[in-house]
Amino acid sequence: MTAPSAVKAALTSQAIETPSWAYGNSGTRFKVFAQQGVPRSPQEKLDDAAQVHRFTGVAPTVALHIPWDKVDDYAALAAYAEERGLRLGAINSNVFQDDDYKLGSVCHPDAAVRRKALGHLLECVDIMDATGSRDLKLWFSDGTNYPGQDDIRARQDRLAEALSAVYERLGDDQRMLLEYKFFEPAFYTTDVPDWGTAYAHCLKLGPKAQVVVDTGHHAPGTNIEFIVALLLREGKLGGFDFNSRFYADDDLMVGAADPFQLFRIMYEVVRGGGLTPDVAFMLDQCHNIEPKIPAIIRSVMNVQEATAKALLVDREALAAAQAAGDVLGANAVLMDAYNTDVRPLLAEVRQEQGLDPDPVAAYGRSGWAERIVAERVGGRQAGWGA
Ligand code: PSV
Ligand code: MN
Ligand code: MN
Repeated sequence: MTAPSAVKAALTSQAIETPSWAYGNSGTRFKVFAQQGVPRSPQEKLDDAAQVHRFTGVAPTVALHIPWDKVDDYAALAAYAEERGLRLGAINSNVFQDDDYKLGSVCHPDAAVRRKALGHLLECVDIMDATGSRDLKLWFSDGTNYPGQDDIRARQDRLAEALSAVYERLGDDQRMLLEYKFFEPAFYTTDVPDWGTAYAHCLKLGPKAQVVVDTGHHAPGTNIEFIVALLLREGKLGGFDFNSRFYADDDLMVGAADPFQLFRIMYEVVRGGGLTPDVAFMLDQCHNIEPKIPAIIRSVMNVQEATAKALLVDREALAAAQAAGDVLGANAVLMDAYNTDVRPLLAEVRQEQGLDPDPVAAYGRSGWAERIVAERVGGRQAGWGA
């Protein structure tokens, strides 16, 4: 079993990136329930993110979504983050909200629309140069709603062409993370629907192209940990967008719907040597009815708890049981780790870092929630529908 000190060291070195859009107002396509005190600018989102990092100690980076977080001077925004003990993380592109993208972006049948979309992706790399971000996260809403609407194969060719132009533009220390989603907003075909499609494109592109697994983007019953194991084995797991869902919408807090699944995923990460900065552990969530900052703190803690349990798996005992064909014994080793209450361990880890053992309670006592309600009037929507 991993020594307790090694488990603690692994837990404090895991960094969890929070998304700027989780701090703003958001909703479903039916209604946005505005909350008081939400950020009115990218800077105020960073102010809130700094609170999450202050109480958890493991959330030092913030992902941006362009143009939701559009500013004139990205280097200045990076400096603003740094003054608050943060760094800017992945740059998320957005080629899904303009009217021009009704039939797609980089897969659109019209070359002019494809050029516009590619222009945005390249602009995102310029932004990465200014912010010092390593990762460009690409999610395409491209797809079709009706059989025959467009040529499935030609759309793959257009996608490959755009991806390759972006790949060529990346600096030596930059990566592109290609995200897949099995459906939505397109209802018939989606141009990057699954890990296999993302993997095939990334493999052709080269080592700077990696797959990102958004935990909410799979059909019910999909074995996500298998995908994680396979991508890690192939050196193609770039990171995660963590969240959870019960049905279709993927905006719930990670670990809320299925903490056991999150544990199984994190076990494969640990087993595959993926608990390193090469794998980006990002949240991609929106908090529609619950208070946002405590929900983000809770989400960070949920990832930590799953990671802690994964680190506690007695790998030697597991290997012995597996080699002996002891089905029940092997399963019991895994379940023992999952059923361990790791909250006291994490409380200890936090105390050793000079943090409050209970981040949610400490945030509640800090007065930040009351302060932002008093100071911020007219907070903004996260982006969807904005
Ligand atoms: C799409 O559903 C997605 O998961 C992509 O990562 C987007 O950039 C993000 O959500 C926006 O909420
Ligand atoms: Mn995502
Ligand atoms: Mn999503």
